[in-house]
Amino acid sequence: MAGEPQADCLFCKIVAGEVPADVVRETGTTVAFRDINPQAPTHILVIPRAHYRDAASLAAADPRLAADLLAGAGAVAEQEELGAYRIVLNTGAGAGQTVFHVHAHVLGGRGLEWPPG
Ligand code: DGP
Repeated sequence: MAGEPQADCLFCKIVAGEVPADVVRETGTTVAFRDINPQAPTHILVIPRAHYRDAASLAAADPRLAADLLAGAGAVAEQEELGAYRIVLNTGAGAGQTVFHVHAHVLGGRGLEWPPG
């Protein structure tokens, strides 16, 4: 069912505490933790506790939770004192999505070029 934990999902396991993560912020609906393979001096992933495969699925099913995810990304950027930063929501394997539990990358602490690769 939409939003239910998936047994084979890495990020559901992080939410459940079954896989360790360097958690920097938690709310009732979201968890933020440092990316294991950082692409910037600060690289944090913000995820909803509930399982949705990507941003569009989340927004269609639960717009309030989608707003929580974006607010969580902003709160983490403020907590980390990033000033300027980028929020990335890779969607689909062709765009670089490798974990199919929606996650907002929060990247900062260096200059960020445009357009992204
Ligand atoms: P994406 O490629 O957009 O699906 O991003 C997935 C990110 O997840 C990628 O930047 C690396 C990160 N990642 C993968 N496995 C783990 C893990 O076990 N722990 C943490 N903290 N991050 C992970």
